[in-house]
This record gives sequence, C-alpha cells and structure tokens, in this order.
Amino acid sequence: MASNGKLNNGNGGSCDNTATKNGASAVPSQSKGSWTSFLKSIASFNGDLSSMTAPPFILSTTSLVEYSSYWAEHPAVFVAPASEQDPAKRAMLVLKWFLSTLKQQYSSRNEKLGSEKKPLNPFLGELFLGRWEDEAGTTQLVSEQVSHHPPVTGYCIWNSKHGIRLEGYNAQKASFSSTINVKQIGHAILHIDAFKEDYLITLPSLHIEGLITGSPYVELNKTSYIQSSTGYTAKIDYSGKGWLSGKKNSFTASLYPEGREKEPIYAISGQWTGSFTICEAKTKKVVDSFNPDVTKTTPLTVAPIEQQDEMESRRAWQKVAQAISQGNMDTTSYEKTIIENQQREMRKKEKEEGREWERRFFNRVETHPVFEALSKTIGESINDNLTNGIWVFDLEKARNAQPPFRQQ
Ligand code: HC3
Repeated sequence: MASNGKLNNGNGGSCDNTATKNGASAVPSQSKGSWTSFLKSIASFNGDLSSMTAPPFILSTTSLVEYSSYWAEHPAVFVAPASEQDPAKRAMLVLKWFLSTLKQQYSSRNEKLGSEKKPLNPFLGELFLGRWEDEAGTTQLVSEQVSHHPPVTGYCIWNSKHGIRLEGYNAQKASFSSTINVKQIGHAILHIDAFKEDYLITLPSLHIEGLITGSPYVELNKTSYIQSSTGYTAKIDYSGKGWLSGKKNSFTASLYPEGREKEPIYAISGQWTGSFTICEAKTKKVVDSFNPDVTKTTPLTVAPIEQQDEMESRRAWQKVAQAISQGNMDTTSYEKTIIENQQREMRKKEKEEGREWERRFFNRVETHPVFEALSKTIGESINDNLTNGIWVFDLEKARNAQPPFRQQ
C-alpha cells in the first residue's frame, strides 16, 4: 500500500484492481468483489492480524499453533550440532539448521496451496502435539497458545537422544506501507545439553507480496541473528529480489566471533527457498551445503483426531476446517462462534473465580537470564508488553501433562 493508503500494484493503480499488468488475477471470479473489499479494509486495519476478516477462498484450515512444527521438519539437521565437537563448526551447523527451516516456515504453504492463506486464530490453551520418528530418533513437539490477546504461541521441540532442545514463543505485529508488513515479536533458544550452551535466535520481519493478484506469499526482509553463549554471532540479511542475485527470497549470512563482524569465519548466500552452500570465509572453500530437494522432510506424527484431546488443535477446529474445505461459510461462522462462546464462558468463569487460565506446558516468568545474557550483543529487547509476558517451557508440567487438558 502506498503512503496514500492505496495498495501498490506497480502500475499506479489503486486497490480496486485485482489484476496487474504483469500477472493475471488468482481471485475466483465470484470472489473479486470480496477481495477488493478486503484490500480496501487492510488499509485501515489496527495491526492485529487475527482480527482481519478475509474472503472465504483465502482461509486456511490450519491453525497458527501448528506453525511451530516448521522448526524441525528435518530432524537430522536439527540434531546435527549436538554431535559436533568444534564450537565454531557447531555454531555453523546451528546456522545451517536455521536457514534450512526458512523454506518450510515461510513458503511451504504457498507451494502446497498456491498462495499464503489466512490461518485459523488459535484459542487460549490450544495445543498441537506431535513427534517425528526417523534416523535422528524421536523428536517431540509441544506447541501451546499461551495468550489470545495478543495472540502468542509457545513451543518446545526436543530430542532426548541427542540432548538438544528448542524453545520459544512468538507474536506478530503488523502495519501497512505498500503492503502487509509483519514484525515478529519473541525469540527462540536452542540448548545443547552436552556443551551446556545456548543460542538465542531472533525472528525475521516479513511482508506479503502478491496481494493485488490474489496470490499472497511471504518475503523476508531486514536482518535476524543467532547469538551463541560460546561467543559466535550469525547475522542473516534478507532481501526480496536480492541486490546480488536479483532473485526473490535472497539472503546473505555470515558467522563471526562476537564483535568482529569484519572477520567472518563462514559465509553463505543464496535463496532461502533453494539450496545453499556454506563457505569458509577466508579460503572460499565449500565446507557444507543444504538442498531442500534432496533433504526430504520427515512427516510429523499426530494422534488420530478421534484420539486427540478436545484442546488439541485439529480436533477442536475439525468442524470449522470441514466447513471451510466445503466452502460453506454459514457453517464456518456457526462453528467458529461455538468455539468463541465456549472461550468467553471459560474466561468469565475464571474471572469470577479470580484465577487465570493455567497454561499446560508453559509458565509466565519475570526475567529470562539466558535471553538477557545473549541479547545485548545483537541489540534485541524482550518486548514482554507485546507478548503478554515472557514465556518458558516447564519440563515438570510436561512430564505430568495428561489429558484431559481442559480445566473445569
Ligand atoms: C503473517 C502470517 C501469520 C504469521 C506467520 C508466522 C510469522 C508464524 C510463526 C511461524 O514460525 C512463521 C510464520 C510464517 C508465516 C506468517 C503468516 C504469513 C501470512 C499470515 C497472515 C496472518 C495472513 C495474511 C492474510 C493473507 C490473506 C494476506 O494471506
């Protein structure tokens, strides 16, 4: 959207257009009117993505609480740093794993469904539980909606055999300037038991491309970091249509000893949707690579819907998802209203009883020593006012967690 509040379609048109000079519209003919109204409405929306009302054809049947699984769809790449003895190489393997997740995180839905759809907005306490079983052993996932206003998702992914654990939480803050721009609030921390080390991972900003033609997709921008407790910093610079390659989804990344950006040890550049090679910065020698077409993802195993708890995402949203798939908007909003009303009732009861919804796997804490120790170098702040607190995974709660997960 240009500064005048109009969506930028590159040919000076306003948001009344759903086709550009360059691209045909992907909006079904019967939805053109609602897409145009949607484009107009986003010019003035309040930054809360969950409150955005989108036309039926762009609605996803998947809840945002499921997105945490994108962090470990290649479990072997996720656990690899735990077996590396050299701290610099270990930091490089963490960077490699992080870069390998980007395609899954930000373009897999687009590749599968033809565009980025609007996810279901998780309710407080919604859970997504699963595991990956493959040559890396068992890698487990717990994802929980720890806040509804604002929407915040907490997650923990761990592999006990390799002694590696990722935990984090995130929220999004959106704004408008030419298009939807999203700042991710929150962070992830990777912990490796054998070396007692931590990596603070910041989350990239993104924006939505392809709105005018009705086929939205994500482009990453700005910079994100990985700061290790062993004194290495990884810096990743994102650019759509990169200044080096002219290709979309471009990035450059380097790993350097903390505070010595001009003395990189490893350098990487490429497209986060494609393959990339990792070079020793001094010698330019290729030391490692990643190719998403060769490194297949491991499917996440989730309990069959009928065996899931009612707080588990796919079971809870089953009827809504069915109605969306059938294009039945009356049933979609009827079923959504049932969930919303249940939630309202629960909040009312909690208020009357002077208690707060108890998160099943996470706790709200006052301070986060690991974040505090690692964040200064990379200039990251905790922004707990935008995430309804600081959230940490509670192993004890996880050990004792038994369905039913719903509180009375
Ligand atoms: C902005 C986004 C919701 C948030 C998604 C996040 C940031 C969630 C955490 C994951 O780890 C990474 C991730 C990937 C994609 C992000 C989504 C892209 C689009 C979606 C908007 C709410 C939808 C906008 C609606 C429309 C119709 C323009 O697609």
